[in-house]
Amino acid sequence: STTERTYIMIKPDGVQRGLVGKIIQRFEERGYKLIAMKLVQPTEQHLENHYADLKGKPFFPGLIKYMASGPVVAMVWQGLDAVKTGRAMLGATNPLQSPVGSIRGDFCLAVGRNICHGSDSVESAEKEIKLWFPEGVVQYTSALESWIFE
Ligand code: DAT
Ligand code: MG
Repeated sequence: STTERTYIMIKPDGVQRGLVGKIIQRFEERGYKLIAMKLVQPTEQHLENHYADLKGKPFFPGLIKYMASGPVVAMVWQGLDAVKTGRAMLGATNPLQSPVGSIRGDFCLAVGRNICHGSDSVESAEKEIKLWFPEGVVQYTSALESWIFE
């Protein structure tokens, strides 16, 4: 559906490396609509909530520490097939397995420093959007809509 939503987050390394603009640009150029965005310093508690499914993995403590090491850019993007296409635009979890042309495939090398997050299903997107934007998203009309969708 053209109103599918995904939660995309630029991780602390993406922010520190000055890749915020480039990552946003890819979603804008593809035709997705930005409906929420903020720069936040997440707490470890909040991140443990976000990554609850991974609790118990050997890399979990390091993941939480890395994710809490600086501000992240939290965003919600809306458009056709936003979840699956968003994941394809990010690339694989391991940047070395990410195709050139994807965000991870172009900008990073290590799985523990993979610069961005994207929801893996519509259900997790809904959960993540609620977790990061309890205040809700922004409603507005995009002037581009009729040029991007039939
Ligand atoms: P993704 O971010 O592609 O959805 P995931 O949800 O399985 O991947 O894991 C969340 C993050 O945890 C991932 O972006 C990087 C880190 N991670 C996953 N597997 C890892 C591993 N084997 N070693 C170190 N970090 C890992
Ligand atoms: Mg994931």
